[in-house]
Amino acid sequence: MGLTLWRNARLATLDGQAPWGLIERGALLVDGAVLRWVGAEAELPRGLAVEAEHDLGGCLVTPGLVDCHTHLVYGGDRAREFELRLQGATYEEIARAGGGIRSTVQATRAASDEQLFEAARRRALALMAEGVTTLEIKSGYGLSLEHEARMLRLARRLGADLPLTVRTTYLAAHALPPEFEGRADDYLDAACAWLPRLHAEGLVDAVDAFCERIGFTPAQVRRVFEAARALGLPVKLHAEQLSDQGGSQLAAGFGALSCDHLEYLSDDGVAAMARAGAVAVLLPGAFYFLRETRLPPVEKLRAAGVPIAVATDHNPGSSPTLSPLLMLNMACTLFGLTPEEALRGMTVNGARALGLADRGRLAAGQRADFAVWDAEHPAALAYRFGGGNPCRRVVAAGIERAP
Ligand code: DI6
Ligand code: FE
Repeated sequence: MGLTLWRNARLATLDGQAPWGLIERGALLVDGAVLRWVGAEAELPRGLAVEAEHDLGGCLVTPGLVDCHTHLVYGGDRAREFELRLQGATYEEIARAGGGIRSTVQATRAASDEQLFEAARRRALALMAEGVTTLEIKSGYGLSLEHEARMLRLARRLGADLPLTVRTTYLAAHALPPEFEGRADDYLDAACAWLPRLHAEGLVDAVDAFCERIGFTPAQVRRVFEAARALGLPVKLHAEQLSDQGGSQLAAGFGALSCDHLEYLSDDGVAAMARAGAVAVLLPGAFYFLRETRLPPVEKLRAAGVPIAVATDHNPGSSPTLSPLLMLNMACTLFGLTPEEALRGMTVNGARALGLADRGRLAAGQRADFAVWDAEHPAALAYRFGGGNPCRRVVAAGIERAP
């Protein structure tokens, strides 16, 4: 296959130290699924056999977005629970009364494969329409071997069907299923025993858990992480979302790829994450939708040099959003990130939270995953909110996908 030239663009490469890695009148040279050359058009190497050429008319180009934390496969919705919360019930109260995650488990188990797949596919298409080229999907609404396997297989099928990279995360330690009521440790024995079987089927890229008063204790999460380590699988953790459980320190001890949420993260947690090189995945959609008031310690994360990612956390209970751009906006308005930090959070640092070094920047050797925007400056991506999608074209692994 010959080379494809994408020219006449303003490139936000996010590479190097310059603000946004900005290149005016830039060009990208794509060789199959990989970027061969990125730079100012005037410096384009001569004598190359360019087979196809696209004039981008001065549009902005960024790396394809990486949504590194979602729960995209599930049945039903939780609109009624939203009503209850608005009347004063808290997320924790609803969970303790058997609603919350458990109600989605019930709806997911009851749905057919095709129903689950179609619903997840529509959600993925909405994310892709705003520039997403890599998507993480967690299990955790099945909570039995059969249903966790089903969720992970459907996630894999989504990645095979759509021009999109899907990374799967095993989150059986999300909530206690009703058949294990009062027997959390027995449930974790089972969940740890399922993992090698699912891994042998090629269904698991990473392992996650919900470390919380309404989830699992650090001692329980440790057992899940040990099962992951025995298989050489990387871990990540829903940590310090509603209270400080010390989950981040535990996860850091296992060399976690990321700790996610982090509103209640302590100074010790920040230090442990910095030492371990774990990414802090901030989820402003869940913070907003649960009407939380405690902010993640962004300034301390920056000072410690912890890389910050931003994701949708798409799920029916705490973050039913399908707009990565809205999350960029909220990461700035609610958490105080700069627009550039927010975009790095949904590209290069999102990729890092998935253990992927081959994407998230526009640079030679990176995957040819990029998005073309109807925007003058990259700050515009975090600036707008709600509606009017500015994404014009998306290229994944060098191939432009149909609009
Ligand atoms: N934290 C979250 O934000 C999601 N899971 C978790 O552990 C929410 C899951 C849900 O409410 O369905
Ligand atoms: Fe989550």
